[in-house]
Amino acid sequence: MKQISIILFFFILPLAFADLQLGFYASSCRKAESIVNKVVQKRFNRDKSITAALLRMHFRDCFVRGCDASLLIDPTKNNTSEKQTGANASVRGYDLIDDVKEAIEATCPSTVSCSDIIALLTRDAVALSGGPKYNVPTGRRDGLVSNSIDANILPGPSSPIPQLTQFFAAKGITTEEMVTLLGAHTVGVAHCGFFANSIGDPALNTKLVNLCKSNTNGAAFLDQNTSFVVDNEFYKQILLKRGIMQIDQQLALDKSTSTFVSNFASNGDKFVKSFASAMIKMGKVGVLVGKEGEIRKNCRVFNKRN
Ligand code: HEM
Ligand SMILES: *[C@@H]1O[C@H](CO)[C@@H](O)[C@H](O)[C@H]1NC(C)=O
Ligand SMILES: *[C@@H]1O[C@H](CO)[C@@H](O)[C@H](O)[C@H]1NC(C)=O
Ligand SMILES: *[C@@H]1O[C@H](CO)[C@@H](O)[C@H](O)[C@H]1NC(C)=O
Ligand SMILES: CC(=O)N[C@H]1CO[C@H](CO)[C@@H](O)[C@@H]1O
Repeated sequence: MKQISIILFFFILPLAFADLQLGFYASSCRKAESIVNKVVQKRFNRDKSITAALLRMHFRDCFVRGCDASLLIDPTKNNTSEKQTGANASVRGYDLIDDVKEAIEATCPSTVSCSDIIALLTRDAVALSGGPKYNVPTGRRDGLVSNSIDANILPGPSSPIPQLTQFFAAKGITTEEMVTLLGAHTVGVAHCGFFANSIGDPALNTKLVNLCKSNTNGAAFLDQNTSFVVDNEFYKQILLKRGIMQIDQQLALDKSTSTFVSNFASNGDKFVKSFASAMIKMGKVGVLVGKEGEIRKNCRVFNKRN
């Protein structure tokens, strides 16, 4: 048994993730990570909601074509792109990516990928919001394809848990890791169209019904208590029947996920540790490495081909 795990560690794991590594830019762009950190810190000081924006962007990028920044591509005159699909309108933070990319290009042109920038920014924002500090392996390359229909594969806020589990399993994410990643709903908001039909907590239900009656574009915090903190409060809230989207509430109710929910609700430390490793794992889904893809100069457009 011990031997098997030694073989796994020294042989199979390094092969599987051969080209993502900690400090990939240590010699090619020594300042990359500190530039990211400086820019996000500045933004966070005036807008604490940026953490939610980045978490969602990172998720929606990774689970469509892999973490390849295909989500960042703008539509062109004759073509659509991934960011136009589904709940697209509410993914935000593209301007922050532009700011970081511009600062990094000024120091080390054509070296740092947009997909790494998303992963690093998200990591730093999570730490600024009270969440774990973790190391992100880098070396991702940017994708050459971005299609609006691709994002249709993403589950919706009312997808049943078995369907969610299957979706994540297909990307190598376990049920426990899925419950951990959905803990990202500890920050940020959802808009009226995505609320559950009826929320278990009657007072909250009334509040949200009234909100959406007066403003169909209204939004409410996913975690109704510590709405800007990356902590385990989301799990406590869904145990109190205060999940505002159906998928969130179902996590606490479905037999296959409820045990993980109660464990995370009662052990904040366990959540924080699991969240860090689940985010690192999510950031490796379907990455392009080595000579695949490209390093975009502008995160919104593919480089010119000749
Ligand atoms: C497949 C499972 C998931 C579904 C169906 C889902 C669905 C949604 C929906 C419908 C919203 C509301 C969007 C809006 O009204 O603007 C939302 C928000 C959000 N999601 Fe998820 N989500 C999922 C998984 C994840 C994961 C894995 C993460 C991150 C690791 C994540 C992070 C977020 C964040 C932070 C927000 C708030 C965004 C903001 O405030 O701008 N979600 N999600
Ligand atoms: C859009 O135009 C470009 C450049 O003319 C072309 O290469 C591409 O194939 C076109 N895409 C579609 C979907 O028509
Ligand atoms: C446009 O269309 C092609 C398919 O013809 C696709 O592969 C490409 O990535 C699309 N997106 C953009 C923004 O050009
Ligand atoms: C909100 O969170 C705080 C701090 O975690 C906790 O002490 C309090 O009981 C929570 N309140 C509600 C209404 O859930
Ligand atoms: C659901 C949604 O917000 N869809 C939007 C996606 O993006 C296109 C183009 O910007 C909009 O027209 C859609 O309304």
